[in-house]
Amino acid sequence: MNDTPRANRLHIGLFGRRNTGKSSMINAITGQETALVSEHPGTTTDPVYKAMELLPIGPVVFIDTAGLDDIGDLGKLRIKKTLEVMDKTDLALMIFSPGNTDFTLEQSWCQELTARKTPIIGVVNKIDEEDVDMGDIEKEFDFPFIKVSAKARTNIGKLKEMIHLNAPMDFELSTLVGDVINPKSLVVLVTPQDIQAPKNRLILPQVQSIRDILDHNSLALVTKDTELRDLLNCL
Ligand SMILES: Nc1nc2c(ncn2[C@@H]2O[C@H](COP(=O)(O)OP(=O)(O)O)[C@@H](O)[C@H]2O)c(=O)[nH]1
Ligand SMILES: [Mg+2]
Repeated sequence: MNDTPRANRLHIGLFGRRNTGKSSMINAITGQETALVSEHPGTTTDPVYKAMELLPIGPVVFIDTAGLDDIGDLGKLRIKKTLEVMDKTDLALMIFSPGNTDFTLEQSWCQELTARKTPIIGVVNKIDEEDVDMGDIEKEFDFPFIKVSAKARTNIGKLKEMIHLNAPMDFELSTLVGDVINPKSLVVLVTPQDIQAPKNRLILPQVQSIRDILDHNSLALVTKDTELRDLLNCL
């Protein structure tokens, strides 16, 4: 999976104050306990990159950031790193928690993202603790919102759908081979299954290439290098 070029992966950045549940959100979406979750604010220091397959989008990278409200010298460094993450982000999740009523900080971070033309989804987390009237928050921002609970896994499926719907168009259009083949043409894929190939399976870029050929209404023939001559003789 890590062979997939960076440009082909949708980079999803999570932003918000400390302790809103950014790391927990990544764990809830990926179904894994990879991001560091702590009840002590400020646990996440360096941005953490987590690559995964998110169906139906395909390969994505989640970027877990430190809270943007960090204070002190170390806090400044974290904020600088978080702004660097914004440069790499294709789609931003802005995380809020229910007690949050002053949106000044969030407004300024959203300005940073909007300046980069990055689409944003607002996520109000921890609704298991306190249900929220979304009207108050929705009128402050001009992007779509969803309320979830990372802990109780409420609305996580809907959040994934929203990520899919709000992903920038060029990711939908990104193609591995479709732009160089014609419909109904025959494409021969040569995939050496050498010692480096994983046992019993094809690697993701190979699978994606086959899918891309099918999506472009072309024909895929797959062979190892050692049988290429036999295949060509069959044509
Ligand atoms: N009740 C509740 N607590 C949550 C939820 N999501 C995260 N937390 C808790 O909030 C605290 C901070 O979570 P964390 O993911 O580390 O926040 P981060 O600083 O934004 O990354 C932890 O104690 C989590 O267990 C949730 O949906 N509901
Ligand atoms: Mg965190």
